[in-house]
Amino acid sequence: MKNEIRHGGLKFISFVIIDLICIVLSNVIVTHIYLNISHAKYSLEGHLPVIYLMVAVDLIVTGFFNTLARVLRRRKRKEILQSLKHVAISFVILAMVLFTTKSGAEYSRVIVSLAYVCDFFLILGCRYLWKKVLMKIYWTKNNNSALLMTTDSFAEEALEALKKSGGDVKSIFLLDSKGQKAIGGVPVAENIEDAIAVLGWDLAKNVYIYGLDHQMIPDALADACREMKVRIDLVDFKYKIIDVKTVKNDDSRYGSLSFIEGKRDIPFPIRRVYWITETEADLHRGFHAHKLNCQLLFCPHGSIDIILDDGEKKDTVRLDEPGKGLLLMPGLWREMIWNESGSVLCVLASEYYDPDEYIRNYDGFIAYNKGSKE
Ligand code: T46
Repeated sequence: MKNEIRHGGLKFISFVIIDLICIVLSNVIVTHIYLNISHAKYSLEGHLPVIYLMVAVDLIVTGFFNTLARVLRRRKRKEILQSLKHVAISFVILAMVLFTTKSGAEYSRVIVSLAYVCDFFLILGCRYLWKKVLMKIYWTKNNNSALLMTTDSFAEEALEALKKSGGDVKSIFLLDSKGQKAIGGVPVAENIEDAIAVLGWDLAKNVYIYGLDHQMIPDALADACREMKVRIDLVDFKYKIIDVKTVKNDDSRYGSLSFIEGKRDIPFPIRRVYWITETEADLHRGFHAHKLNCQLLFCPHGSIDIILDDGEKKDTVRLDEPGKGLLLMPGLWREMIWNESGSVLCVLASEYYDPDEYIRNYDGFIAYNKGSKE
């Protein structure tokens, strides 16, 4: 199973069997309803060759058109499209035989057309349920299950660090993959789609990133995490002080210029920028944590202390120069204290503003952090 997930393209005989059962079942259901409504004359012998044909076409479509490729990895939208493709091709082949020749009784044409509509919903539901069953059998879901995102050179070190902190790494996604199949016994996702599928089927509850100072979480992965409410975390720290590039002019009258470049300096996509101004000294703000929002805080003017609490220990980081940035991952309780009036706090955030994404109650924060570690 693990290999099948890793290699993706394998077709599972169980899914083929399920598809065949579905096509026969669709026929039985539709025939039953059709006969009840129309009271038409029906002969099983007359219709049986059509059912054999449908089963044969189903097998041909699966084999030639690869409609079961990556069946375990596809997410819902992809599954709908692939099931639709499977049913549509099968129907077209059958229609060519039944509607352009004299083979098949009149009622067979009606039954076949309706059976494919029924088949679409049946295979969609059955594939979905069967995937859930397979996942239950082969994978133990737990809150520590993780997708590790890193680079080739950091992979082993990251894996070690994550395992040490209790992470159960289901798959590794390398930004600079050289086609490795596995690292330390953990399968490597072949591409971004595979990495997302590891999240999509609840194989991993968290995404951990490691050693990506100058690489960016791909937009598709960040979007999938947002959509599935999967938290992105750093393996070895919850926050990090980073240097903001600053250009100082030889002539001090010109001041200095600092800049942060999206996709180069911070690992997350920037969705929002906000700043806090016109402040008094000894102002205290914050008292909340974020569930998903990753941030970069900096203070271009003045001095602000950021007290960070991960539920176990507290740290204070002083932002008092434009060239200093504080990268914050979700799951950190923070309090900001203004040391000087007029100090400005600027924030680059990975998420749009969403009040539900905040945890504003400390006990709730402890419970949330505990829950995501258990
Ligand atoms: C954070 C620290 C560093 C909006 O309507 N849109 C926004 O994008 C934001 C950030 C806030 N608001 C509203 C929500 C509140 O009614 O502005 C008001 C003040 O927000 P809050 O009490 O959350 O402010 P702080 O200083 O406690 O926290 C802010 C950010 O909210 C937070 O994400 O990390 O700065």
